[in-house]
Amino acid sequence: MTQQSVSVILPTFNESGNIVELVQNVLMSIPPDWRYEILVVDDNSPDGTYELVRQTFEGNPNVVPLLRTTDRGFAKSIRAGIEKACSERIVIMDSDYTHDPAEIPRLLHVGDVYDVVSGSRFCAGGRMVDTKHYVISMLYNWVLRLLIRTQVQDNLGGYYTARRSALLALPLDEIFFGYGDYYFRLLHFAQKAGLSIVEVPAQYLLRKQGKSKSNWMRMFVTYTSGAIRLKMRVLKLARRHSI
Ligand SMILES: Nc1nc2c(ncn2[C@@H]2O[C@H](COP(=O)(O)OP(=O)(O)OP(=O)(O)O)[C@@H](O)[C@H]2O)c(=O)[nH]1
Ligand SMILES: [Mg+2]
Repeated sequence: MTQQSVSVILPTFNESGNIVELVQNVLMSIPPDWRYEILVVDDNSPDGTYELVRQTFEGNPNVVPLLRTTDRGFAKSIRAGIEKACSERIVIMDSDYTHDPAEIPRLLHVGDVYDVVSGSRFCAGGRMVDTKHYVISMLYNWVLRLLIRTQVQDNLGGYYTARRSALLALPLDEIFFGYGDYYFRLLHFAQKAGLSIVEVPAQYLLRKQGKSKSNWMRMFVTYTSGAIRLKMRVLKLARRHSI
């Protein structure tokens, strides 16, 4: 059997307190029979995250820091990582330890048979250490699912593995903008494109160091307006096809 390879994409903004240990943990979590690259996609963090990664992992050509200096943004960094990646198998995760590298082997294993494998807090066995965040996300996911009709329980988790070629065939400009909202757009378009999607239980941890960049109020407004826009687009297309 040919050896498989994976590209792990870690978007960072001011993650100097987490990134070195995280990369080391990701390295330890990738099954030994897999080839790998780890792409740290940094948006020119003022705390020197890029330089820290560059210097610390200078001797490992498979840890690749990417510096973005224009058009900053979480979703756009992930797209840049996917476009740069060399492997067909991609793993996307946050760099603050919310997403536990220990889940990588299970994601990769299930990824052998599905196009997209999403680490879910809400399927059986999934959980989140931050109970308040868990409950708010669960309620909000119900609203999202009513609106955009994904058959996925966790549309905001953003911890997943996917086939790179399948992702690149999706309408990237309609998905990769904004913040965590890009993930429900990705699931929506992946489902529409007929990709096979499955959720596996994942435990979401607490950020280890540094500050969260999310602002709950702003997220609520942008995510909801994003979901409504997506819904309108779906309705418009459905009307056009019924004429
Ligand atoms: N490249 C890049 N990464 C970002 C940007 N904003 C956030 N990130 C990274 O995206 C991940 C998620 O950001 P967080 O601030 O933890 O926000 P969150 O996970 O949505 O929210 P919390 O639950 O509060 O942690 C982290 O790895 C951040 O470093 C950005 O503008 N560019
Ligand atoms: Mg986080």
